[in-house]
Amino acid sequence: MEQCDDGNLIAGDGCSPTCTIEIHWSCVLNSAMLSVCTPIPQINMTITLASTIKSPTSNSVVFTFDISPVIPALNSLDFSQAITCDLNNTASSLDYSYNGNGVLTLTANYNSSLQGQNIALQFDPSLVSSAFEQVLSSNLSFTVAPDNNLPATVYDDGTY
Ligand SMILES: [Ca+2]
Repeated sequence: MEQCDDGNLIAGDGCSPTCTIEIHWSCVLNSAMLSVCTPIPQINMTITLASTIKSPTSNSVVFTFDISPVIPALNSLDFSQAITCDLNNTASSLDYSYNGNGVLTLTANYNSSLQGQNIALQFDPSLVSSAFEQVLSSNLSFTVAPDNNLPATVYDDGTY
């Protein structure tokens, strides 16, 4: 069954020569039963590291990220699904918290040193994409270096 029919065999106009809807397009039928296709707006979302704070009393570090633009759909996003981050290899737990206004915090409790690690993070918010907008993924790389001059190394119980 054809997904669309715009009466031509031209690609790149939303309806392919084989009558399938092209990626990032949506199509509706007009009164003449021809498909009218329009491009789906794409949102480039960026994530940047705002701060890195080492807890003075536990083996944990809090990363704060800024995400823009702010879209309401992020409030219901499961960031633990939307973000892949190689901290998973050394962190015993990763907890994401989004404030609803563009600020994401990641609390990493770790059991081996994070200090100086290069972190590659991929943010794939495709879970919030809809038929009306496509949210593109973004990448971020950074080196773990707490802003409060406490190294993100492991302290034993006796330290606290
Ligand atoms: Ca076409």
